[in-house]
Amino acid sequence: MTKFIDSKYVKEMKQTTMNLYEHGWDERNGGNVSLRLTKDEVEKFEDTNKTLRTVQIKFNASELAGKYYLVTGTGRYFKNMTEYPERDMGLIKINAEGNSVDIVWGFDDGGEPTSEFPAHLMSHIERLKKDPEQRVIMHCHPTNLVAMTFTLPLSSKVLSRTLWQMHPESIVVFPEGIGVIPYMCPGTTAIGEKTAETMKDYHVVVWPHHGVFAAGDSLDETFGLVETIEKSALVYTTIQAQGGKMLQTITEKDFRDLADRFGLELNEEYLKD
Ligand code: 2HA
Ligand code: ZN
Repeated sequence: MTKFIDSKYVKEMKQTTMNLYEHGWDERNGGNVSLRLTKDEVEKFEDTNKTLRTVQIKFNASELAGKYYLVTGTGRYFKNMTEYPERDMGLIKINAEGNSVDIVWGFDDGGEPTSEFPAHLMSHIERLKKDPEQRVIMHCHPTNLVAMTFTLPLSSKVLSRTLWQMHPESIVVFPEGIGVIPYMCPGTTAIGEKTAETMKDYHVVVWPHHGVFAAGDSLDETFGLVETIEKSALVYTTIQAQGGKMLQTITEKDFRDLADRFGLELNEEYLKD
């Protein structure tokens, strides 16, 4: 039997959090990630089968009772995750009553899950209803996308279409578009509820002037989704730096060609002017 620290799950979390840090999307203690593991996956390790501590959570997660999540810690810096994974992340199990979690690995200096854990769990619940393979919720602060929430209307349609028009990959990676909620205080149950409600229709929810919440089946896929959005946002920023005037763009016909080629189910409403 191997130790959890040597698992591919910890390895992938270290790689992902370092990638997020190196892209400049998770300064200081910014950002948080949770990855769902199955009971079978957890029980394979010699050091994940007993409860180390139990901590309360500020949200009733009984719908997720018995589920395991590898999650980053509150106040922890992504730049340090690789060196101190056992301190800065933890593997938790949601208890039957839903208002507490058992820590079965990690958080070894007394740490606890991210302050955005209610928003993560609520988002996991909504995405799991759509997709039984749902595994990851990722929160980060992609710079160019955050900047766009100051200069463009806070409309899911306007933001989605603008990003689609910046690169043909965008509509392929997020054909449903992305959702936008109003500005709200982070770390609250209220922003979690609004995010989860918006996650019913989108894998990505933009928090204006702050960042994104993204959902997916794997860390790579979820990171890739944010990466694609931020690439388009960077192209948008660069166009503004070149004077902002576009002489040509990707057209509705081009989007339809992409949909045919890649078998996409487009958000038709966002395609029309
Ligand atoms: O975890 O980014 O929104 C720190 C944050 C909160
Ligand atoms: Zn944040």
